[in-house]
Amino acid sequence: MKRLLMSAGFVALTATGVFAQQNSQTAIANFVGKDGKENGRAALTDADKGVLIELEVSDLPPGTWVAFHVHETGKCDHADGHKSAGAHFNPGKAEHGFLAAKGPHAGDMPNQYVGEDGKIHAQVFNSFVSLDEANNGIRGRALMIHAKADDNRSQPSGDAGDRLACAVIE
Ligand SMILES: [Cu+2]
Repeated sequence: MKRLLMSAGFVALTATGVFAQQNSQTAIANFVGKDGKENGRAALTDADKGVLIELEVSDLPPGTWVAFHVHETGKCDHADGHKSAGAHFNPGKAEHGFLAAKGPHAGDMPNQYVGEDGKIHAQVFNSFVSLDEANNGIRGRALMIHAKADDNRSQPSGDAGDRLACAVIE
């Protein structure tokens, strides 16, 4: 009898999971490093009030805080140091930075910590954007990880340094 109940519970959970997937928009993004090699991935899920971003990225500077942003152009060209991805996504024409008087950009997100193994594992919720809405959709744009921490104030991009990993959201 106990076994039967557990099976029923499992079926119910599975059904809920499938249902949830069918009712929310998702996207993926594969990170490309400075050398052009794939070095991570992200899964994005649209929600009522933002987008949940789950990421795993490797080959980053160990034991360092690094900036994490949405950039406006979905083009990751390692040959030009990922400059191809353009500036931060900023549909509201705000200033850069959580601590700036007229900030932040919609594409601003908190710094992430790289472990001693050179990897980031994180979940970030960005409440300024959506996946597919016309005014603030980020599908077709790019996620970016930098070499240094974002100081949350400097214009136009927080003095975050080189672009170490870039991923087109698709
Ligand atoms: Cu950036």
